[in-house]
Order: sequence, then structure tokens, then C-alpha cells
Amino acid sequence: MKKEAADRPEEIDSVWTGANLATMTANGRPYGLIENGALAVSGRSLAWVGPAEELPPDFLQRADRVHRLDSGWITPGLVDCHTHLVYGGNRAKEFEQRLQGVSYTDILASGGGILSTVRATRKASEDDLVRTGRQRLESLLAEGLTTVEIKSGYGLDLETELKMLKAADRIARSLPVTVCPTFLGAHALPPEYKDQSDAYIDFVCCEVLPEAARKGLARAADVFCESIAFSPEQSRRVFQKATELGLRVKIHAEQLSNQEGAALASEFGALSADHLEHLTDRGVEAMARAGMVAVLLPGAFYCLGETRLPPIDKLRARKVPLAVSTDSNPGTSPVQSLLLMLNMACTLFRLTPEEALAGVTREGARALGLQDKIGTLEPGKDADFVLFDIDEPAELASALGHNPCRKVVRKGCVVR
Ligand code: DI6
Ligand code: FE
Repeated sequence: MKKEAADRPEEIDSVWTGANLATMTANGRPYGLIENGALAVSGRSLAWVGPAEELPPDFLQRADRVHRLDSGWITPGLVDCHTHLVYGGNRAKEFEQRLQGVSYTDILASGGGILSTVRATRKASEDDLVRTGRQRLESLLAEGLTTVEIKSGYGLDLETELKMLKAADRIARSLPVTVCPTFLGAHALPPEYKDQSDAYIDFVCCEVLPEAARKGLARAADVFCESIAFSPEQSRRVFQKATELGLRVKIHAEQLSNQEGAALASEFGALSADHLEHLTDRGVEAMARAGMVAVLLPGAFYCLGETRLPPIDKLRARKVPLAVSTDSNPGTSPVQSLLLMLNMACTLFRLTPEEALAGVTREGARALGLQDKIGTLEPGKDADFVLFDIDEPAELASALGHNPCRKVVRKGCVVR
């Protein structure tokens, strides 16, 4: 294995020794394991990764700081590649309603669900959205999160969609986390376009999406392609526009019904298709061919009491990368723990703990198109990593409600 970056780094800012490394690279060992490893950080990047006994001795002398650990595991910084963390209000009342037997679909049809969050988000100030978004993100950061995707989609008008994306941008500037903003204007039909969903899609494509792109507030565009949201044809129009504007695309697909949304998104070189409980063989094939990531969202599956599993074995067989994410949102997945999703990905979806950890590191990074920069511990990548107080990496998935995160380094700086 090649351990040094192409150029021998001038400056070594810090060296970390004494922990095991779950590099999540394909080094032939589970978790890309390096026992008793060492990391050298130069500026914002990893300069060297390998067994401590092979660390060039001058690195220790040249390093400004040497962190000698006595135990634990270092993993790549965690990546949550699908969230709706910025929104107003909360929907705990709907949780009560659902327990009384009212379905998620009925709640949405009667003006609740996503639309109740839209009302609260339109009312909220940008400052409110920043404050509450930061609070929610805080618990994820405490577990070792260094990169998060945040979607718009609770505004559904020009002003509020931009307000959400600006709030996400302000959160990114004020916390030690990389935020990938995604435009989700096609999330639900706003009341002012009742019975005019095509006209709403016109508005999204001609006014809102171009403005979000022009202001540099979105990197990707997402669509909720579903019987209760937007059709494949409408999704196609959003993807065409997004592609024209130079944005990547991704899709909420096959969650409640099969719309062949994943296959549609594959025509646009989509980064990922997310949910996938109703994915067909055709969808699996399309995703494999297009090199898309399957983003699994066990929190939504759990909260909605779903019973139909995504076709994990078929995705595995076709080597479709599996990412795992919180889908943190006020309705179907009010989840603020990515580690809990590791557990649920294993218990509900039967992922192995190694697949689950890859899902929130290497494959989460791939789902954001950031696989060359983050997601594994390798020279040249960003120095984003987490020290966990654990004896075995499977502990990250086996425990519930336990946070063993001891230290977080982002772009070379200790941030926690
Ligand atoms: N992601 C979504 O965008 C929708 N479901 C999902 O898993 C709905 C989110 C919501 O109810 O607010
Ligand atoms: Fe979602």
C-alpha cells in the first residue's frame, strides 16, 4: 500500500499514534484495518497513513504536535448524505395522530405533514432557521459528523426556498462542518398551486431553481418522486433544468410506491437514489450501470412502520454502493443520531456493521460526489477523522443511545 502523498509534505502539523485505524479503504482487511496505526496531518490534509512502526521517524520530530493515544479507534469523519435539518415548527402532534391510526398519506392530504412544516418554515425568520438548524446539527456533530447534506423543500416559494438555503449556508460558516446544500423545491405541492402541479413545476424550473443556482446556494437538485408528490415526468423536467444549470441530481425514489424514479434519475447521471423500499430489478440494474449510490434511510422506514425492505441483496449483488443516512426531517424521520442509524441499518436492513460504517463514511461521501476528498483515511484526502472510545468497530453499530466519540478532527483542526 502506498502511504505517502505524491509529494513529501513540507510541514507536518500533527501526528496521531496509538489507536487502531478503520481506514475504510480496500486494503484487504475488514474496515481497512491498520492495527496500532499512525496518521500525519499536513495543513488540511492527511499526509501519511499507516502502521505506527512504519512512520518515518523524522515525522515525529517535525510535527508541531504529537497526539499519543493509548487506545480507541480512528475512523473517517462521519458523513450524513441526506437531511432536511433546516425547517420551522415540529410535528410531534402528527406522531400522536399516526399512533391513533391516521396514515401519513391521510395527514398530508388533509393539509398536514410536509405542508404544516411549510407553513411554519414560511413564518420562521432566517435567524430562527439558523438557530434551530444548528441545535439539531449539534447532536450529530457530537457523534463525529464532519460533512452533512441539507435540503431545502419546506418553503415551496422563491423567498422561503432561498431563505432555507441561506440558513444552511450560514450554518456551514458558523460550525466546523462541511455542508452540501441541495435544492428540493419539488418536495410537495404548495396550497397556492392546488390542482396545478405542472404549473408549480414550471415555477420551480423557471424561477426558483435558476435563482438558487445563480446565487450558488445549491450543489444538487432533488425531487420527491412519489404518488403523493411528483410524477416521473415532472421529476424529469426538474432534472433537465438542474443539469442545464450545472447541478448534480438525486432523487427520493421508490419509498412508498414504485415509480421507476431511480431508473429515471440514472439517465441524468444521478449521484444517488434514496429510500428504495419499492425498487424493482430494473431500478437496481439502472443504478448499477450509472454508478449511483443507494442511500438507505432506516429512520424513515422505522418511523413509518414500514415492512417492505429495500432489495439489499440485489443491490449488493450488483455492487451498488450502500450509503446510510438519517433523513433527519420533522415528519417521517425526526432523527438526530447517525450512530443510531448504524444500528438500525444492521437490525432492520441486515447490513453488516462494516457496511453500515462504510455507509456513513466512504459511501456517504460518494453519494455527495466527494469521494476523492473525504470518506476514507488516505494520504491526500482531507484530514477529517474521529477518535472513538471503543474496542471493536462493530460497537459503533451494536450499541443504542451510546456516544463513544472522544475527539473530532476536521480539515486538520481538533474541533471537539
Ligand atoms: N423524506 C422526505 O422528504 C419525505 N419523506 C422522506 O423520507 C417527507 C418528509 C416530511 O414528512 O416532512
Ligand atoms: Fe428525505
